[in-house]
Formats: sequence, C-alpha cells, structure tokens
Amino acid sequence: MSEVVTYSREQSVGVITVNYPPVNALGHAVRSGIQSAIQQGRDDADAKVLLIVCEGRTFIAGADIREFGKPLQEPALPDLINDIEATDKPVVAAIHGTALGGGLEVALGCHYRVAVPSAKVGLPEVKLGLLPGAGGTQRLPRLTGAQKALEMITTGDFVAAARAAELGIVDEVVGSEDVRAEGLAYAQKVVAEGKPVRRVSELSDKLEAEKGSAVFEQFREGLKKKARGLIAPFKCTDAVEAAFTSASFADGMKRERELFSELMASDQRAGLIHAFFSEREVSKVPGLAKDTPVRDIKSVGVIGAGTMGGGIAMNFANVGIPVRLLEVKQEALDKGLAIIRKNYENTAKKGRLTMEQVEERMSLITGTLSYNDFADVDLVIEAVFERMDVKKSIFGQLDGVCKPGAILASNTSTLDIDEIASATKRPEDVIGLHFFSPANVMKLLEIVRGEKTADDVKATAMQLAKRIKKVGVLVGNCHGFVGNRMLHKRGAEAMSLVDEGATPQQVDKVLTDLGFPMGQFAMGDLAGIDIGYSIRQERRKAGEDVAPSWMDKLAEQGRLGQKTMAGTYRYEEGSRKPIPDPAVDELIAEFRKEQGITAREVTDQEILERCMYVMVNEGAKILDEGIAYRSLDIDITWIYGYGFPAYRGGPMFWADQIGLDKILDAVKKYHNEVGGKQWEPSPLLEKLVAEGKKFGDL
Ligand code: 3H9
Repeated sequence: MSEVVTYSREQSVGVITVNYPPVNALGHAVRSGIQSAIQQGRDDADAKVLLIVCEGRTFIAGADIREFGKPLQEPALPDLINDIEATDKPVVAAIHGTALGGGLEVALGCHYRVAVPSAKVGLPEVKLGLLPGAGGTQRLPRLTGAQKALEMITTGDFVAAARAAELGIVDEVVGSEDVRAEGLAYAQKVVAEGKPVRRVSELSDKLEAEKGSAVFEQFREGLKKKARGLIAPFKCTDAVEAAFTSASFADGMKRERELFSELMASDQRAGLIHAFFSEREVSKVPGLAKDTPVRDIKSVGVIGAGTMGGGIAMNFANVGIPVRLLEVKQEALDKGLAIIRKNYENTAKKGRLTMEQVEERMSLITGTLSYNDFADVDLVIEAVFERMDVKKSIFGQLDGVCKPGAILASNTSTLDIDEIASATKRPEDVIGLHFFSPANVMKLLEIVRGEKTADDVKATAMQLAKRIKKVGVLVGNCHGFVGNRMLHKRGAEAMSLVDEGATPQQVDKVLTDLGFPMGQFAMGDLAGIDIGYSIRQERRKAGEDVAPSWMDKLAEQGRLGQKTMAGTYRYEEGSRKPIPDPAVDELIAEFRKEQGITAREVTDQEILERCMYVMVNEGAKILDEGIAYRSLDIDITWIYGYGFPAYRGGPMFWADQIGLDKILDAVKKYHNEVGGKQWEPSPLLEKLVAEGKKFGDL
C-alpha cells in the first residue's frame, strides 16, 4: 500500500484516504495507491460501501501537472476512474476544498458525491490549454445536460457546493465542514438505505433529451468572440458534443482521448502551463528568505485621488484595509471619491456587490487634505504625476510626518526609486509599488526594490500583493523597470514603423492577431498620449537624443486619446472603439514630408519582428543586468500587466519557442538596417545562442 493512499475500515465502510500535500494531485503514487485501495475494498468482505476522502486542505485538485510531458506510468487516470466506477460496491466521494479537473473526474467516477458547504468543484483544464481527459467531458453532461457542461468546461470556472447540488453534480451538501465524519455518515446511509451502485456513464436521459440540439453550434458561435485565438475551448466543445453523438460511452471516451492528446501536444498548452507555474514561482524571490519577517499593514495612505490613486485605494478597501486618500484641493478630493463610489455602484449594478458592501467599502476610504493624517498609517503610496521634483518634495514631507517603520511607496512607472528615496532619511523603508491601470482591475503589481530597500519591506510588499489579490513581481530599479522599459522599446519601434510607411491600424492588427487585447496605439489612446509625450520631452530636456515623432504632433494638437475622444484614433460618444481617422493619416503624411521620409510598404512580418524582437532583446538585457531575476518574472509582468496572451507563455517563453538563434539573426539585421541602441544585440542573447540554450534554461 502506498503511503499517500491508505485503506482502513470503519464499521461497514471501507475508507480510502488520500494524503498527498499540497493539493492531493493525482501523481503516479496517488493513482496506483487508489487503484490498490479500491482492490482492497473489493476484497474486504466486511466493507459494504467504499468512501474516498482526502486529508489536508482539499479534495484532489487534478492530475499532477508536473508529470505532463513525462512518460505515462500505469495506471492511466481514465482507466483508474473506469475501474472505480465498475466496482460493484457503492463508492462515495466526500469533497472538501476544491475538487478540480482529474479530481472532479474521480468524484464523477464514484457512485455518490457529497460536499461540505464551503467546497467547490470545477473542470479548469481549459485554463491550462487542455480539456478534461479522464471522462469529464463524457460524464458531466450526463448529469447537467449540454449547456451547463459546456459552460463549466469551456470557462473552467468553479461552482460552489450548493450550486453543484442544484446542477446534479453532487448529491448532497452535508451539514458541517467535517468532511470525514460527514462522508462516513453518508456512506453508512447508503448501506442502511440499500442504495444501489449508480454509474454516471450509464445515465442516458439527459443525452436523449438533447440529441441533435442546436446548442453546440450556438455555443461555438459565442466562443468565436469570447475565446478568440484559443484552441482548447473549441476542442472542449467537440468533446462534450461527442457525448451526445457517439454510439457508446466508450466511443465518447475515445474521442475525448484523441482531442486531449491533440491539446497536450499544442504550444498553447505549453504556454499556459508555463504561465501557471510561473505565477506561483514569482512569489519565491531568490535571495529573500521564506521566513523574512513582514511588517503589519493595518492602514494605508494614498496620495492623489486621480484615476490611479482612486483605483489603488479601492484595492485596500476591497479587502477590509482602511485607506486615507489625500488630495491638495477639496474639489479634486470630492471628485475622486465620487468616481470611486460610481465604480463600486457600477459593480453593484452588475450584481457583483450588494449596496451594503458598497457602503462598507466607501466607509473604509476617508478623504484628507493634510499630510498630518498620515502620522499613524503603516504604508503610504504616492500616486501623483510623473515628475521627480514633485515626488521628492512629497517624500520629504512623508519623512517628516510618518511614524518610524511606515513603508513609503511610490507608484512611479518609470522614475528612479533611489533618487526618490534620497529625499528621505529612511531609504530602507522606500519601495516602488507600480500598479497598472485600471488599478483595481489589473492583476500585476510591479514591486521595485531600491538599492537600500530593507528585506522586510520587500517581503511585506510581496505579501501585500497577495492580500489584495494581485500577482507581485519583485524587480530592480532602472528607467521603466521591467514592464515599461520593454514597452517603451516596442512603442518607439511602432512609431518608427509608422514613420516609415505602416499605418497605426496595421501595427495594431499585428499585435492583436498575436493575441494582445489591444495594439500599441489603441493602448496609447487609453493611457493618454500626453504621458508618452511628457516622457519624451523630459528625456529631451535631459539631453537625450529622442527623435521627433508624429505622435508629438498629436499631443500638441490636443489629441490626447480616449479622454479627448481623439488620439491616434477617433472615438464616438459612449464608445471605446478605436476608429481610424483620415485626419491622422494626413498628419502622418505631413510629418513624413517634413522629415523627408518617402513612405515604403512595411510587411506584417517586419512589424511583428520589430515590435516583438526588440522587446525580447531588451528583456535579455534586463536579465543580464539583474533587473529581473528570472525570465519568468518578465513573462508574468507582461501577462498580467500588459495583456500578453497567456497561451503564448509571456515574451521570453514565446522567444524560446520561436528560437533564440532566429531572433538574434533578426536583431543583428535590424541593428544594421535600422540602427539604434535598442538593436544592439544583448550579450546574454548572444551567449545563449552560442551555447544552444534558451531563457528557460537559465
Ligand atoms: C487535469 O486534471 C487533467 C485531467 O483532466 C486529465 C488527465 C489525464 N499539479 O495554487 P497554489 C501546486 S489538469 C501539480 O499556490 P492555492 C502549485 O504549483 C489539472 N501541482 O494554492 C503549488 O506548488 P508550490 C486540473 C499543483 O491554495 C501548490 O500546489 N487542475 C497542482 O492558491 C499550491 O498551489 C487544475 O488546473 C496540480 N494540479 O490554490 C487545478 N495544483 O507550493 C490547478 C496546484 O510548489 N490548481 N499545484 O508553488 C489550482 O487551481 C490551485 O492550485 C488550487 C489551490 C485551487 C488547487
């Protein structure tokens, strides 16, 4: 008997206990352990019913993702589940925590399922670029019907116990959270009531009722928009349909297996699983001990009640942390608070908050006009506009009023954290907390360590990110840090491509075709064209050689983006849809004339290479300089901060897939043809190519 799965008997119940921390994933030891425990239960004449229950925080959370890509060791999961189902003694699954993927499939192979009130179930394989490959696509629709099964399997969303009972996925939500005791009691009830073996694979009424239904075609139509660029949701739909069209359960299983294998071999699966593990890995910061103490954050101050500051404040109120929001003028403060209220009320209108919760959250955010109100807060986040002199004067004031040990953070997206820290006598308490707009929505928190930032301040920031449900990535200090430093390179290249002859919409389409939710220029319109303009102006003032751009002209004409209804695109009242504008084409043509540029045809391939490879080259420099510790830190920054398609795994993972030799060749080519520092090949990229290695090997 394996150590991770044990068999014991309590009266007439043969109890199979899985204990394989952290999440009881179905690794080989668990699969073979369950197989032999089931056999033991069969052989045990005194066991009238079998119960599968898990130790620790959750029921089985799925197949063991770490085993993917390795040679399969018997028993395969679908066979094991068929074996459980074929047992002639009733088998009960008692669910707590989350029964996910292969875990839910094991439960569906059991004859009865009970769940504690807090439990959740789901088939999230689609989020890993897969489909449920152990009977989930065949058994679930036999319980729920096509529509619900399609919804659950193509979104991967979890369903709470009570709803799972309504849908017929679980038979009963038990009275308490004591999963073992409740499972035993239910199993004994099965014996007492003489409940029969009931195999989901043999249920057919839902299948009969929906045979030939139009639901699949309608569903595929809907997916075209919702699942743009993704393969797995469509294959999931095909697999569920097979439950309805196959001659037998076994045939349906065969089809599920074929589709599962196709997805297993796809780049999207590789990208999404890289993203899954990277998201977890970023929280383990090299050189920052796991037991680094953290500071207690019970209250927060935010400076600036604009879009950014307001969004930042909401993050804390959402998790019950009181916030003081500071503005210089009462009018701006009132406006900021009103926008926050409106945001919450809009969420309530969509049914995602009650009005009571809106009031509760609003009561946690109090406005102030005085820095003295920050005397007792544990953390202050400055979110005013990007000017070093303003930031330094704010940090000087904070140094004067904040209590010792308070963390002083800046939401700067580009500026030097060390210089900001130099305005205080406590640089060890200063850190960058770079939120992404809209700050209450975007999941990334880029945490910028200064030269003197204390370890406990870094650890506190990482922990705080989790508390406010963000993914924190700890990065080093340089202009633009990781995310914007790469973005600025892409932005400059995109502008040059338009100088040379591309249209903004052509550039944007290449990026959206790659899977970005919006292109470079549509994103610029959203963020505000004045931001890039003022950064370029600052750099020009600092003596840097920043070439003139047609985008400077847009800014100078007051075309600042969505907020002025016109930027690189124009916008119609009440709509965020970018519409190409002939006036901008004229402005670009004018600019080319002034600069003596003859427009040429620019291919989509050149756009792709120049926009993306320039980022990869910069990413390699960022790694070389130690600004990012690992390539996965860059990947997560881009997935959660800039909408890089998770199914491509992030820019550095994507580059590995393309081939670093191919990228280096192109970088050298553009270095010759286009020139500029951004195309100087990164020494790290050259080294990796010379050694035949990838970023993932570092
Ligand atoms: C599948 O089932 C395919 C089948 O249909 C067909 C097969 C033939 N495997 O997220 P956390 C690790 S596909 C291996 O921080 P939480 C995770 O990496 C699978 N490891 O905790 C982390 O490790 P570390 C379908 C796994 O409480 C640790 O557990 N299932 C797996 O915030 C804790 O994770 C899924 O897609 C796994 N399956 O959330 C479920 N899952 O400590 C994926 C987790 O070393 N998992 N780990 O960093 C989840 O959604 C969340 O982990 C869960 C817990 C909700 C379970």
